[in-house]
Amino acid sequence: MSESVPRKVVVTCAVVGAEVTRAQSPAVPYLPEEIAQAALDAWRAGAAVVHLHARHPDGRPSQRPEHFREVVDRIRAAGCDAVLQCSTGGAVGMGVDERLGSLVDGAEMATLNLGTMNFGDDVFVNSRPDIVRIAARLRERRLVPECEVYDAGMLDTLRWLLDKGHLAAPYHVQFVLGVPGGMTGSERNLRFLVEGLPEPAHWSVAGIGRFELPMAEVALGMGGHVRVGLEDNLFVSKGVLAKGSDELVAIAVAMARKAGRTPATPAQARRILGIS
Ligand code: KMH
Ligand code: ZN
Repeated sequence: MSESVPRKVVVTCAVVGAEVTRAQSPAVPYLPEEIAQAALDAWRAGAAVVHLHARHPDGRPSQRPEHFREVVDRIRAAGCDAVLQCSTGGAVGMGVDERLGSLVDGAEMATLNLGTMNFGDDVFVNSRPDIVRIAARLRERRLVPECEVYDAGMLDTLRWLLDKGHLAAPYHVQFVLGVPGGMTGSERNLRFLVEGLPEPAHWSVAGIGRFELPMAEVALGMGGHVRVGLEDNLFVSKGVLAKGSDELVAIAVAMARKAGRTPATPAQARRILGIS
């Protein structure tokens, strides 16, 4: 392994997002107890960080504090020490106030989406004032931001946030590649983005759909961290549904070991990510 590739890899699992439905896969969790169970399974499979969304009982996306609180409380009550990261992205069409409902006690990280973009047939709105506002709330709540970067220009926004003092280390960068409307999942794109980071930073890749596992493999070889899970991808291989996010975590862990990397424990992930 080259000097620049750290041995430890932080595996994040996104157990449910706002878009995937149970009609697409019966493994998609909706209820707080189902989301918490998916998080526990992912943690046992080797995920150090769990990225969280919540749902209403009928499956609609929810940013309601009571839903997030129940998920977080259930995970902690089960003795799970994974780093918990709440989504402030929520779902397209939600306003910033609603999106900030996810920031409940017990979370240690939260996402910060770095720009407006086409998101499939929808528009995911993150104006610069929105981003500044969300960054300020994360700072107030002492949450480590995970900056979600879907396209190259968002790195310029990252630089601007740093220059203006809206953001400072510690922060983590997640390259989300393969959203229709953002950059596709390719090694060329990932290398370009990593080279464009405004300052040395730890980073991870979340490949969407069929890009998930190939992008994880590329990131592992480049010294990056990885995210997998049903939010991003429902399949273990073409046409074969994952039984749960934990199955995708197990695949990522096996890929990491093959690449000479060891999955970080949550305690090690906290050190890497600067979470105190
Ligand atoms: N559901 C997407 C529109 C995040 O978690 O911060 C946004 C998203 C990103 O999932
Ligand atoms: Zn998300």
